[in-house]
Amino acid sequence: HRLRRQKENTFIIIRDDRGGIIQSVFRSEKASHLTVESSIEVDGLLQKDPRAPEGGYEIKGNNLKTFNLAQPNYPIGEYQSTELLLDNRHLALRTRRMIAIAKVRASITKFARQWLIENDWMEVTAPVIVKSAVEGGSTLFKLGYFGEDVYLSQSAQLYLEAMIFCLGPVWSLTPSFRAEKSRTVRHLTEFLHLEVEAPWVSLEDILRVQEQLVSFIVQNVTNERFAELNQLKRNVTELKNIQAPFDRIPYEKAIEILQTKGFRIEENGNSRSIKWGDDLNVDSERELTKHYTNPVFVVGYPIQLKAFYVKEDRESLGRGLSADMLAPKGFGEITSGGLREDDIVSLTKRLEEQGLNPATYDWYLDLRRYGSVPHGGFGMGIERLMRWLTDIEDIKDTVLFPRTVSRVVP
Ligand code: NSS
Repeated sequence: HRLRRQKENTFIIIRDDRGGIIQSVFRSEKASHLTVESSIEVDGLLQKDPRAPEGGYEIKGNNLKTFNLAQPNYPIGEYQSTELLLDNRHLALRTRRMIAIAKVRASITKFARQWLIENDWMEVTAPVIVKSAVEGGSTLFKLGYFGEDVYLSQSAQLYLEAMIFCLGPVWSLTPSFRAEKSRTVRHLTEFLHLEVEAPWVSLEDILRVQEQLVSFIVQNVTNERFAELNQLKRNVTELKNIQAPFDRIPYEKAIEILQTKGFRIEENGNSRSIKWGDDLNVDSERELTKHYTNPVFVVGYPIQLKAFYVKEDRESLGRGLSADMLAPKGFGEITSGGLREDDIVSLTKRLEEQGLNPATYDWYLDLRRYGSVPHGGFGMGIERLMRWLTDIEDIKDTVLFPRTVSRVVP
């Protein structure tokens, strides 16, 4: 990991293949050939030494065997530009920061799975090669497929909906793809998507699943990855206090709050006051959540802001039975979900209104032709959750090999 040479002794900071670090000390002549990132095997005497940088132990080295003598031009030094680290992510993974990030990420998916399995949700997987959009045509990646146009899946939702009628509550953890042309700190073109779907649920049931799942993940990750979160300078005390239930803010209340704060929308070079029907952007989400420590739900968005599958509230027309969970302190949306339109006439009308061809969705419409039931679910972006839990602004640093509009290598 590092080498510190003195006249008599050389300190070799060894990184093991699980990311642990220990210092060893050798007579300098035995280590004179060594370079940083060489792979070695050492034997020696493990000694307690309070001066040792990690863990209070040091290896008094005896023999050293070199497996691969690294070339001396290792591109990553102590201080590097973000771009260089991204270009060399295959090597930058070995930095202490990236190791901590990888461990937090592994714990997040582990505890998400654990909660779902313990609560009797069934794991499934859906195809990634698909024929239709779930979240709007503008972010579809097109693939050539034996002379036919197909797309990379934006969401497993439609397939999960097909499964719940015979498998009950299901979930999947698979990559989703969005051809996001904008460079932002919260958009990837490939992200890990946890999706959950269940029959016979109300919107409130779906919100409860989300807040319990997220609280469980946060509590357990905070425990298991206390050291890593501290290393990443995350305020862990703040996370320890995260607990369901989360506040529910009706959409119109959110607009009202923003209006009172004098929140404005920039539109075609003009600025105007925010009003009913406007979507919530990054800035408005930040404004709404800045005084919260828990995440909050914004509930009941105007239906025209939402995808074709969102069920309209029959008791309050124009409002969708859907909700987004916003992480506190401006981290913004981490989940989105709600009830699905289960009436074939309304669903077909919604497809047409959004310029989508109902014929492409024929198999999906079958789910309404043959024994539909009230149902719903949600999707959570693992990297969005990671940003908040690690307090890392740029989403590219929450995944080991990020994919964005300008990056597919390494
Ligand atoms: O587009 S979503 O808001 N909703 C869906 O895809 C639903 N079909 C999910 C469902 O109900 N099964 O995306 C869901 C979440 C969203 O809240 C973010 O957390 C994450 O997926 N998401 C992203 N993360 C990173 N990068 C991008 N581009 C991205 N888009 C969505």
